[in-house]
Amino acid sequence: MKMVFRWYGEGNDPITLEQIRQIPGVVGVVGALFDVPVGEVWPLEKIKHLKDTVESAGLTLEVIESVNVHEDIKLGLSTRDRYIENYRETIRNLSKVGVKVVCYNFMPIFDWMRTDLHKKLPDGSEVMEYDHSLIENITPKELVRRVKEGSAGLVLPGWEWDRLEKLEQTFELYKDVDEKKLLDNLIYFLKGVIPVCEECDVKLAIHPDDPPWSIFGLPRIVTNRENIEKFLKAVDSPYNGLTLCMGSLGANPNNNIPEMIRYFGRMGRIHFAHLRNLKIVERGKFYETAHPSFCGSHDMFEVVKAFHDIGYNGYVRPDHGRMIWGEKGRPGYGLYDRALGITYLLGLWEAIDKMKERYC
Ligand SMILES: [Mn+2]
Repeated sequence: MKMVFRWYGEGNDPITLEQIRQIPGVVGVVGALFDVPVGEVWPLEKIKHLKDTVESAGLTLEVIESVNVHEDIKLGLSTRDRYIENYRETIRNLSKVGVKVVCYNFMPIFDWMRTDLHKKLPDGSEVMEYDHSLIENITPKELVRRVKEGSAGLVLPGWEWDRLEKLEQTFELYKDVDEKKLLDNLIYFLKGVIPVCEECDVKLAIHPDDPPWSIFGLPRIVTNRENIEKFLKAVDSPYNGLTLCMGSLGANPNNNIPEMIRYFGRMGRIHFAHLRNLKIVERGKFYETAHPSFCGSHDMFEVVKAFHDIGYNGYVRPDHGRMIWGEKGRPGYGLYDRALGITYLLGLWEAIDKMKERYC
C-alpha cells in the first residue's frame, strides 16, 4: 500500500509539507483546490502549481480529494449536463499532471457530519463526535451554525458556508428525491464521467456516506455492501471504484469491514482507503479515537490483514485523528495523531507481511 497524507494547501493548512515528509513511510499528499466553486472546471494552471509545490517538497500528488459533485447532478436537474461536462474536463486536466485517483462523494447537501467537533476525552485529547439523538432535535440550520462555530475559522472540506446559506431552498428541491432517484442520478453521472476516466487513466473512488444513514430525512445510498454493489455493477468498469473509508462505514456495526475489503478488493474496485478507528457508544452515537484497536470498536489488525490478503497496492491514508499535545488546527486533521496512526498502520502491515513470508 502507498501511504499518503491529506493536505489542505499553502496558507490553508497549519501543517507544512516539510513536516509531512518527515513522517516515516509517507510518499505523497492527498490534495485539492479549495478556491474553485463546486461545479466549475479546475484550471490546469492551478493544478500544475499545486503539483509543483508538492513535488518540490519531495512528495507526490497522485490522489485528489475531493472533486465535489454539484448539487444539480445529485438532484438530477436539467442543468446537470453542463456540470457533468465540467467534471469531465476537470478529470482531463488532473490526468495531465499525473493524478491517478479522484475521491468524491454523493451525499445530498451535507458532507460528513458531526455534532461535536471538540469532545474532550478523559486524557485531555479532543475528538469529534456524532450523536443522532441530537440531530433529531435540532434544525439543519442550527446544526450548520454549530459546525461553523466549532471550525474556528478554518475551511472544512464539504462545508461551504455560502452554499449552506441556501439550505431551505435545497431541502425543498430534495422533497422528490428518494433513494431510488438518487441512485439513478449517481448512475447517470457515472455513465457520463467513467468513459473519460478510462481514456485518461484516472480512477474514480466514491467516498461512503458519513455517517452511513439518512440524516434530516435526506436520502443516503453509499452506506453498505448491497447499496455500493448496485452502482459499481451498473457501470461495470474498473475505473468506477470505491474509497474504503472504514470510519464512515464502520459507524454502522452491521457493516463487516474486513469482509467488505475482501469483497470489493477482489472485484478490483478499491482504489483508496481511509483507515481510522472509532468508538461506538450506542446505536447512532460514536466518537473518533486514536487508531489502535484497543482505543476503539474496530479490530485494526483484521482490517489491515484484509488489505494484505487481497494484495492491495493502492493508496491509504490515516483519517481523522485526535488533537493532542496542545496542537491547534482543523478538527480531525492534526499532524501528531495522524502521524502516530501512520506508524501504527505501517507496523501492522510489516508484521503481517513478515509473518506470512517467514512463518507461514
Ligand atoms: Mn473518510
